[in-house]
Amino acid sequence: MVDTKENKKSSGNYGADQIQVLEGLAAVRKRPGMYIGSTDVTGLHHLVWEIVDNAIDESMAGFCNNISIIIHADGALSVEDDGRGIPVDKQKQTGKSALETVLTILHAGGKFGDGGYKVSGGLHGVGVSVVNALSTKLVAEVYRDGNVYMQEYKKGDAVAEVKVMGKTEKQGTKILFYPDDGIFDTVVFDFNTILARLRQQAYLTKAVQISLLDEREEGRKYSFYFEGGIKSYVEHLNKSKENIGGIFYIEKTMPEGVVEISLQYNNTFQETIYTFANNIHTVDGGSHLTGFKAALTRTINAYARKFEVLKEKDDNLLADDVREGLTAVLSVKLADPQFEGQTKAKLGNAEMRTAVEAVFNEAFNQYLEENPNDARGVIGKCLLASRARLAARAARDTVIRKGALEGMTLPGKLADCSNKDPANCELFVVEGDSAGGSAKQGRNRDIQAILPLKGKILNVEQSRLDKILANNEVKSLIIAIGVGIGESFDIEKLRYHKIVIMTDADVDGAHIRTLILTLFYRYFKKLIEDGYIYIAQSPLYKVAVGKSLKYAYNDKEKEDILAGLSKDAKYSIQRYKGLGEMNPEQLWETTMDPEKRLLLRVTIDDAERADAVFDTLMGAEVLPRKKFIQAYAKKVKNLDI
Ligand code: 28G
Repeated sequence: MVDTKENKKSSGNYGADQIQVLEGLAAVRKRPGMYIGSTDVTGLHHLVWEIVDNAIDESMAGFCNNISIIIHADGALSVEDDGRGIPVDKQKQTGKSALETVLTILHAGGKFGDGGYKVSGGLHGVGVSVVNALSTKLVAEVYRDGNVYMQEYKKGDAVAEVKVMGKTEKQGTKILFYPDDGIFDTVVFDFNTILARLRQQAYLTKAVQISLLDEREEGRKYSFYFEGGIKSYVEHLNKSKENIGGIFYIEKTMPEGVVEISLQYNNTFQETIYTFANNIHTVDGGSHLTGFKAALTRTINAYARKFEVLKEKDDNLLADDVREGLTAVLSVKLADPQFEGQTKAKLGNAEMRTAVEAVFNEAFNQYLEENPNDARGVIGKCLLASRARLAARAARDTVIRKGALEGMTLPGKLADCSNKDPANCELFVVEGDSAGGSAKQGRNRDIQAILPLKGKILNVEQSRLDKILANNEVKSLIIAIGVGIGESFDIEKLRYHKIVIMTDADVDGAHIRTLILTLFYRYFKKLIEDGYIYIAQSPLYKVAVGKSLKYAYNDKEKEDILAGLSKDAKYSIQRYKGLGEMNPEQLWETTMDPEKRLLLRVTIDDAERADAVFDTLMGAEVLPRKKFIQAYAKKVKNLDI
């Protein structure tokens, strides 16, 4: 076998770790949560991220152009890349190949001596050996030096030596694994979750083709390839908007790491900034974001002064003014990322602030100088924002003074609960009056309140705060929740610790859910962050066998119920088209009873996705919306938000 330089370099590191290492994988199976966060569906997907991240690393290192992910019908998932292939030659010290070492030895932090920038941080980067340990079976294939090598593992242990299986022209690595159903609550991979993540990774990794095939369902196949990297991301985010100027893009390698920034303004009032460090979404921002914001305000003010758009007597534009209508993606890569905060989603490295600030200052200033038309548009927009800010504050103050919210009585259609401790109380936001009626009759009056909402509540996308407050459906919802809005927001006044969105399992229901989630995401983010927002799961089918009733929440459950019936059992199936078709007891039993129901807690990721879908559905331009609806009309039913 070929002895590569890299292997000689790395082989010395493992001998000393051997014993500790053997304990290592047993520890992973004993306390999986310590390594992958949890053993629920989120933990399950961490296995996928771990493997995909390794392929992305190989691509960031410049060796891999294609990554293909397959969700197999038998429960396995496989990832294949066309990189160099994990080395398979035996290492003197360990007596094991690099392949077996990587797959069976727990590497602290998952990083070992390759240099370069790695997708690692938070829960990621624990190493593929963790995936191996938590799989009933894993098969690794390496295509290297014209050969196909293969090794199989069970629960982290190699079943046999690395074998040569045959010849190949291919190069790369393929990992196929079956997550252990004795460890995970569920071993069913979610197509939409994986797709969303892959799309994001594809944007962040220039010129790599990432494809996803779901063999469980015919025709579920997607492929992403973005020539322009994060520039394509900005283009995508602004697709359905009316844009101001072109797309700015800079990539620069600094001593501190690589800084990549793209942005474009649009004529909405929203600010959308996505930040990443080593491809990890830093939801809570951090040093790179701070540097970017500082430089943005500075360059725009400097340019406006220089060309006397801002006169001597004028105040500087504020940071808020220069971010209205801004869509930006900021991606940094650094050798030793420090992730801070409770969720480890904030970049800590102080040196990144100055690096980003310096890169962006220079490049954006140059862009403004070289593109005077864009510059004029952007600055015009910022001046407008500044004026609108003052006007809006006045308008909002008036609305609030008029008592739009405060001191207002609870809405008439709210059927409140009697318990007065918010920690015990739940608010069901229900689509339509008829389902609202069933929910009111079926509920536990002590702790469950019902608020029926009519149809499409409001297009919040293009409205300012004062206008949103004026909408009756939104007003009822906000008053019922109790926390106020905007500057008067006060989480202490929250009236229910569970706010449950309960909509029909159809296109309209998905749309209304998107609307409500978007409203929360844009104006009550803290409610989502603190975990107060839920989505009710109502059954899709009722199967009646004689006198016994069974409910199925998806097609698979229905099939399972039918498969469990004796051969000649007489049964009937009802497919619920809406919540309104259930009587009060059924609604209680299947969807509302705290003892039996299944609630999905909404995460910021979910809401972000809803927000993006919402943009496309509701955005300023009619054409892309039409296209989206035509293209997805059939799929919208499955919208997983
Ligand atoms: C298919 C699923 C996920 C990967 C590589 C390529 C190399 C590698 C991976 O090396 C061991 C330790 C430090 C060098 C590196 C191949 C250098 C030369 C690689 C993946 C050896 C790990 N040739 N591709 N690991 N290093 N793809 N895809 O996991 O010294 S992992």
